[in-house]
Amino acid sequence: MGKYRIAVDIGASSGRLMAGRLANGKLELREVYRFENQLVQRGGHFCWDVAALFAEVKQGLHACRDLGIQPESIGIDTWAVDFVLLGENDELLTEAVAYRDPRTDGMMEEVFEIISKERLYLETGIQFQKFNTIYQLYALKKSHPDILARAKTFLMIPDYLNYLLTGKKANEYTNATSTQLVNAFTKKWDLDLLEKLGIPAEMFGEIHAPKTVLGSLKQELAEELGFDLQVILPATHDTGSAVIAVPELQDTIYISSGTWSLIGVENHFPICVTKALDYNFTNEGGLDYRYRFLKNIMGLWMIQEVRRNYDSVYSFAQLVELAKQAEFDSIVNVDDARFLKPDHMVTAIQQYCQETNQPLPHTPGEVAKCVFDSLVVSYQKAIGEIEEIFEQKFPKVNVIGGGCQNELLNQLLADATGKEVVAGPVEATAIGNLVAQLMAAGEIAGLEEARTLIQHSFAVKTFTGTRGSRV
Ligand code: LFR
Repeated sequence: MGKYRIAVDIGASSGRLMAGRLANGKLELREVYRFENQLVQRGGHFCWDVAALFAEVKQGLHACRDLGIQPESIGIDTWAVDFVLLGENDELLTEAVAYRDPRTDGMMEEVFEIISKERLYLETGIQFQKFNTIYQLYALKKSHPDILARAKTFLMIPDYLNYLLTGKKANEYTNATSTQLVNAFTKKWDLDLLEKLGIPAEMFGEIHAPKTVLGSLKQELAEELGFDLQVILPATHDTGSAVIAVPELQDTIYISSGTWSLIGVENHFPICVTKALDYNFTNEGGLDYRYRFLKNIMGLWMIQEVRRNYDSVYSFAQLVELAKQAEFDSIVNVDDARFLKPDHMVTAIQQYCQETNQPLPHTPGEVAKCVFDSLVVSYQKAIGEIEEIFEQKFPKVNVIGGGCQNELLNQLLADATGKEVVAGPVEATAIGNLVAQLMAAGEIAGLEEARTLIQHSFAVKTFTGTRGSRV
């Protein structure tokens, strides 16, 4: 029986600590602690409450102790692109402003005046999203140049939480690539780009690859908890961890399904061809310098917001049931920028239908059906783009992450594409996080072994277009 290790996986709507270990040739997983996450308004911006998140991580470690679990190591992953800046005395100079905050409106266009879109893509391989760190930093430079001038350290959210755990400041590679400031080929901060944009290069530290052992807990923290452990860098970008856990990538397109739907394939090198730029595919850095060639689709955020608009009186499962019963066919472009952070999602969907001369959804079931059907249309389009770029058909789609439990969506996707849709593992992100720690500790030899282990440890469910679902 291996020792327990803890994966802390924090998403836009919730976070959890999962304990995992090797047992009888399988990876055993156990949820230890779960907590809510949400945007908070501070100083006129949507922000993340990082102090509260850290308190929850600590709370989760206390819960481990209460359960008699003494973990050997811990790894943290979260969403990407967001960051904090520290000053001379390591004090926080900024809030952790959230990527859905409108501060970056118009910034992408301004950056393109300094460096062309094509050049930026050739150097970084990263998709154009108005919330990328590069545009957030540019927005900060315009609104608060004084803060940027005083900044000594740039840390992304998991880097910052790791700093609070260990006192060590380190930038992790997979998340760093999401900034659009890392050169896709040298895998280092693009100093030339930083200089052109007037962003101080000194605040960026050396980039550390996943599987780096960062070190022990700060002494006072170890004393408070009653135990010490090693902090290890997993792929700290949640999508990076999730894709590690795709059991079999041969001829497979994956969809990491959560707040976002990340659809793509794994690669050994970045693809920065014109078509990839035109279709806005990204080449995010992964474990062992694999690349995730994927695109962001608006994802279950839309249904999370719809649910919130109905005062959360319906569970997600109920919304799925209502969608099944609804007879409604209007389709919205889920990737339209209006859906990124609308004041009211249901109204935004209705307005889109109105503008495009389609019937308006009125009931919760109609709205939910519209969201699911529209997501599938966007998935289908992205699959077509991937197949066009690769000049190859992919017979299988593997949906991983919490969203793969949405059987309606899986079935709709199988029906629409005629492909085999494999759902699972649900806990892909935590699994990917854990296997990186196990690799760092030498308990798993490498990625191939990890994927075989994952295949043996977690059941998946298959959906086909004609025959319906079978286990
Ligand atoms: C998913 C994710 C995506 C990233 C988005 C914003 O949770 O990490 O990969 O594009 O959030 O950070």
